[in-house]
Amino acid sequence: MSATNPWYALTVLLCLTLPDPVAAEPASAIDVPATRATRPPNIVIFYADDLGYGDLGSYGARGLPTPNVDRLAREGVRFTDAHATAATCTPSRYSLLTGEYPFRSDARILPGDAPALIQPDKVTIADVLKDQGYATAVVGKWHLGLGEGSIDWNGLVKPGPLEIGFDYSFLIPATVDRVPTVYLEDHRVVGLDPADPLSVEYRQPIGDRPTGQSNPELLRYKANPQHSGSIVNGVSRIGYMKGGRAAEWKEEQFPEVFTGKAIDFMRANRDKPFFLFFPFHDPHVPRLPAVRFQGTTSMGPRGDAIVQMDWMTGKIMDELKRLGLAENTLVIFSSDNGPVLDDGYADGSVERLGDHRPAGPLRGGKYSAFEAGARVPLIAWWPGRIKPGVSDALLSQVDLFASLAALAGARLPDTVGIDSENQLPAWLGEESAGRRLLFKESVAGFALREGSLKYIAPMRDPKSAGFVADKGIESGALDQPQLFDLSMDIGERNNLAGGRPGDVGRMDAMLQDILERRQADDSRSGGSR
Ligand code: NG6
Ligand code: CA
Repeated sequence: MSATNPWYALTVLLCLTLPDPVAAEPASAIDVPATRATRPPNIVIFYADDLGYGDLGSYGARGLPTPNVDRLAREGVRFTDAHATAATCTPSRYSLLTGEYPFRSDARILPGDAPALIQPDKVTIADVLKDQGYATAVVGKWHLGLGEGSIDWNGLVKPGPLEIGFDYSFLIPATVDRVPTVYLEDHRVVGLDPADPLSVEYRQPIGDRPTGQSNPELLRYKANPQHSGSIVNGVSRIGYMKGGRAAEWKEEQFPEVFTGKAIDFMRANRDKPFFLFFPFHDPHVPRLPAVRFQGTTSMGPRGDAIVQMDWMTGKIMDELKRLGLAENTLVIFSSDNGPVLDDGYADGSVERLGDHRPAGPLRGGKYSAFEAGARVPLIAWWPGRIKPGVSDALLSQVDLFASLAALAGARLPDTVGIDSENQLPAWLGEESAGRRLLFKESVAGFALREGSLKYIAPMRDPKSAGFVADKGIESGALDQPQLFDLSMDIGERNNLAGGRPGDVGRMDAMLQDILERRQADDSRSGGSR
């Protein structure tokens, strides 16, 4: 949604006309970017997929060369206590873009043919920045649904990113392990032959492509039953795909293809502020790194995929510098959730892990309510503004919405980004506290941080998180409350809940407040809007 959207225009107008005793900025800041004294910075968000807290050299990894991201960490602020809002992909991305907790829209892992989760009437950070004069693009993995109802992949696929504030999009529509395995550029599948129309089905097989079930001998990696649908590029996927052969991607080309699109966008928009959201596929499954990265680590495809992700980061950073834009660009690097080794394919990542610890000192992994589920690497880099350092501030990605809006000079109506606090000073390393409370979701239910205290609410049906154990991950699901003091127990081994009923009751009440939105005012107290 953009300034031309009447609803957003109206809410912005209302926000600007209501008296606001704490307003520091002139109300006109929202709609006159051309007249501002200094140009707001470009914003680039690198968003890795399933990269763990311990998966970068700068976060303690050995034998996993990540020099480009480590350089960002060295020259920027490296955060030790930063979090996605969830331990899986779709919900974390939902929060990053909308400034709302995932449960408000029942956001959970979506199938590859799901309708758009973020409908055009929802205000996203892309809308806000676009209204501030930014050129906006998303290049990479989407996984937030597309279209309305059933999608015709041969026609215009919308609504999608273009209807929620992005000027340009070049996408992996869902995940690489889900059909359709084709690129979507703006509203269209790239390279589709009209004589070979594409259709997608998640309930039963369609078309004549071999599947993992019918032709396991064709597979590069053995897959679990859920991942044993259509085979594309030697790998079976979740779901079935008919036609569209000319449009199939080759994963080995991802690094060149995605960095190429991002670079084209930066070049075309070098003379105005731009926002580039760059969600990687790596190191999510299936891991099929380009030939040049194969064997660059001793850890098999997962390690090699992380090296590939680092190379892509470096390539985009090099171009940013070549264009002379580095001084005035805020770069954020993070991940959508914690690590997993076998997430459906036996690709050797378990056997070849060696002594690498993808979650560092944290317990759990992707999907989990323990810290490794959503505590992720997070780096903010901006040579013109950010002083190098390390910050222990408690940060949530849900705050990017209000923080980036503030950075761009936008004032937001109270009705948008309702869970997002303006924590810009903390994100820039200028303030050390960050959030007072931090809320997280996982397949094992809800958790809340208050300083170093961590509360995991009891789950009615802990068995529903049982599938996580098959992946070698502790979900953290229990029908009892759990309370940990991370200042002395970072590995969440010592459940204090039994001996501290007061803390449990208080934290549970605060969590219920968030769930029931009684917390709205308090949740904003950490920063001005
Ligand atoms: C799960 C898939 C998993 C992965 C995940 C999405 C199982 C059995 N299967 O349904 O392989 O695709 O969805 O990952 O867990 S995410 O990072 O995009 O959330
Ligand atoms: Ca993910």
